[in-house]
Amino acid sequence: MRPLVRSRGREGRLLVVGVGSGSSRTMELVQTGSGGPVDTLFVTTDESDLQRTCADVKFLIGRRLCGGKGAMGITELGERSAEDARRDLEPYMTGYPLIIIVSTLGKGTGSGAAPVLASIGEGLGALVLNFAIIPSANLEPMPRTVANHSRNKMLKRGFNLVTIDQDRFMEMNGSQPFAQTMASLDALISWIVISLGNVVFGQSKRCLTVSDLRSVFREGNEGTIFIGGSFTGDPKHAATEFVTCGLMKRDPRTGKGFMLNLVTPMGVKDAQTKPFIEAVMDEVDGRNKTVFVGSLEDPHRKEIVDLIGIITGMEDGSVRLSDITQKAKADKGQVPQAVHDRWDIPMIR
Ligand SMILES: Nc1nc2c(ncn2[C@@H]2O[C@H](COP(=O)(O)OP(=O)(O)OP(=O)(O)O)[C@@H](O)[C@H]2O)c(=O)[nH]1
Ligand SMILES: [Mg+2]
Repeated sequence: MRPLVRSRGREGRLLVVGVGSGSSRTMELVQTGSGGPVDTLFVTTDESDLQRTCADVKFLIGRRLCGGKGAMGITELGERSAEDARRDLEPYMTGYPLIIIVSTLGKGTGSGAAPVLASIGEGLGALVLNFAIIPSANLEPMPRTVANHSRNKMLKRGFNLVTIDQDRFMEMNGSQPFAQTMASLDALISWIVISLGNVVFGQSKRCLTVSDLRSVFREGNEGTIFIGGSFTGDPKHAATEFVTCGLMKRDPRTGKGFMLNLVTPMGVKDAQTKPFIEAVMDEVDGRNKTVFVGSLEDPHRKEIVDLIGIITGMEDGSVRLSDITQKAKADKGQVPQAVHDRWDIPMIR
């Protein structure tokens, strides 16, 4: 018997969908760390993923095709499995204005099923943002090629992508064992997703709307995440870090759409946050972009302001990252040594 699915009340909530084995930890971190206006749905072809993930709804697809053993790296199997389950998945995705799909591209399930889930979400009228993680070129050359193929196909179909390059994250995060790198990346992504849920649907100090996000992605259907942070009195440091810490090698100054979310301690005055916004706008050439700014107060933090951004429509090809780093050197005397130890996990409480 099919479970009773209620879609009422979803209009004020974010749905986070995890697709494939590699998204299971992010799912778990979102599920346990949120407590806010966020629902989770985990979709996989591999029965063994179900035990190690926690989500509001866990969905095994493609039992007939994959026998519960995963899509074995075959994208078509992942795709067919999701297509077969389309009707069954729909009720769980109905009624949400915003859906974030987190997938690790490169093998069968993530690469094959994520576009199907995106099309289901869009068909139901939601704004769908696809957080797509691209595997490392050095460590997984084949999956990376497959992942880039899926990513290009999704872009051609007009889906909104927030592309996350594992290699770029490794550069930012420093040399750590691979498993630790993935754990840190998953922690970072889950924190960003939860913050986005809170700034749009939660008790934010300055709210962002779904329509703001839509406008940002109208400027370009691929974007990436930028992050930076510093003590409340040092906005310049946060801005310099922000502009150099993008999760894809692109020059943020060439972007066209820009969503910025500030995460601050409680009670921080507008006079204190304004210099952060101004410093970032200066660094990323914000005057030439469609910009939306939101902010959240985090009761558990003291003194640190974090900046989370999504920049879309950046120019492909010539990566002028070295220019940016040069500029950072000139400004600060050195490239900022990331405050990123904080991202080593419990970013999520
Ligand atoms: N961020 C992150 N990435 C992971 C993790 N585990 C695997 N990956 C990456 O995800 C890519 C795809 O692997 P999986 O997610 O296991 O593949 P799948 O989507 O389940 O596909 P099939 O196993 O073929 O069904 C790999 O190439 C890894 O780079 C993880 O825990 N975190
Ligand atoms: Mg798998």
